[in-house]
Amino acid sequence: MPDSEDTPRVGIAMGSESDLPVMRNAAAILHEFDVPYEMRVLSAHRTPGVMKDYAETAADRGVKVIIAGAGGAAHLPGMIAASTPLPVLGVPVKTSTLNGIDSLLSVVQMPGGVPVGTLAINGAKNAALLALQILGTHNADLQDAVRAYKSDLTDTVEGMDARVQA
Ligand code: RP5
Repeated sequence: MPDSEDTPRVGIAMGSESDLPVMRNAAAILHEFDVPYEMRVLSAHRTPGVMKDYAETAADRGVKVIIAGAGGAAHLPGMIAASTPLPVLGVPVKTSTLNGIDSLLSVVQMPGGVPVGTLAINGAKNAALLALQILGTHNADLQDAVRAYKSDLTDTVEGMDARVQA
């Protein structure tokens, strides 16, 4: 299994390039934490063979967590989860017709035995943070960085509180 510091540890998959404005929020967080990732457009419906091959080979390529985002009949996270032992985090992408409720229900309602950890609609940022927290269970430096990130959040909200009270 590849094990250099450049080996992508997180795979970001999306069903269409139209998902990129949402899914690049995941990439931004991974970049901020200096965690190598790879990003692919893989469609459960339009490139099923490529998607399956990606999912089946990800673990052997050194990927530890997959973030998959799709909209509408959003089967990509579930179909990837069906083909890999890696944890899959699903991001339901907001749609123009049903506001992403269709995506959310498609991603979250997995059958027993094939879990997808489902984030909020357009929740790509939190998907990346959760991926970092998963990686952090085996990486003390990364866990410390997540701790510092949360501490910054606390400082930010305490600042808000101070301003509102002033
Ligand atoms: C899904 O269909 C994609 O994930 C995307 O959210 C949606 C629409 O895709 P495009 O028609 O924009 O390619 O498979």
